[in-house]
Amino acid sequence: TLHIARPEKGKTLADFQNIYNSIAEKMKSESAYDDGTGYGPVLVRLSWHSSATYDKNDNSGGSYGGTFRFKKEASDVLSKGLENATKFLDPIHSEYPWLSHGDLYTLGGVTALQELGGPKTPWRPGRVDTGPETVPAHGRLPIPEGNASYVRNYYDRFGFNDQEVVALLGAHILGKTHLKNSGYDGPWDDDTNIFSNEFFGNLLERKWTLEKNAASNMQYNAKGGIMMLPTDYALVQDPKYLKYVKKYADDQDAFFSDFRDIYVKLLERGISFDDSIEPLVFKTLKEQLK
Ligand code: CCH
Repeated sequence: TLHIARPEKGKTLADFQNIYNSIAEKMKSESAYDDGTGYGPVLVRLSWHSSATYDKNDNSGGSYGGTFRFKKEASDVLSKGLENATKFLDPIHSEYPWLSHGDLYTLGGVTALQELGGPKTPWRPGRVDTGPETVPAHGRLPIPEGNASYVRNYYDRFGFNDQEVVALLGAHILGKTHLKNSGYDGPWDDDTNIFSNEFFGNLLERKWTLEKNAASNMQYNAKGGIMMLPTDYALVQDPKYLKYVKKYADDQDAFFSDFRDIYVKLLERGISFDDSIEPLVFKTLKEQLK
């Protein structure tokens, strides 16, 4: 399947910055969500799941068709909790009905990432809504029980290498696991809504104990109530991954720059962008106050 980017006609950086601002303002006014974490993390997760169906072997899935809007896709048990993100974005779509859903879901993630202190992330428009027949069968999302070889094999479907996988999983500094959604319990850090390289610092510096949680799933716990999934912990169990965990724990700038690159790659997987489609760089709300 070829996915050719066709940006919304006649729209400029200013139009997309307006959408960015609407999302960012709504995040601010609804900051009480999830015991004060706010909507940022769940928006980043939605951008991930709406891209995570990608398969390089036939170029199917990915963010292009915006198919997470269909129950058929969103009902995957591994996506529980993401209805909060799509409900958050519904009124944004009503305000800007010309925007495709794939562009909405990916722009939501980019907005959240930047507003939570993450790297400036260039974003390109042009995803086009496709029909329910383009929803891939469930089974393309990762399971948290996996070890390092599971993780490596999983991300090979996207064509991502070890360095890219470690950088990308640094997103698990944001938000938390919820027993009622995934059967895992707790945040990855005390700060659930500040983007940083602390995921790697925590992996290396804390004392982790493998324990059974209230849903009978095994997770790694440390003092202060923070946790790691088995797939997160796999990054320190595998020497090839561990090398990059150490690098990113030591070098926040390297992490920010590598995370930005792999996150952009994830959101654009499978889409052909014409050279004339300029990457857009958005100002944060803070920067616009100056
Ligand atoms: Fe994740 N993630 N994720 N994840 N994820 C969960 C929550 C978040 C896995 C499992 C889970 C990525 C990769 C993986 C976020 C971003 C990314 C949860 C808890 C599980 C389970 C859901 C709940 O209970 O609400 C697994 C397995 C992988 C395999 O690699 C990638 C990649 C990204 C982004 C780039 C974010 C953010 C959250 C927090 C959501 C929230 O609601 O707080």
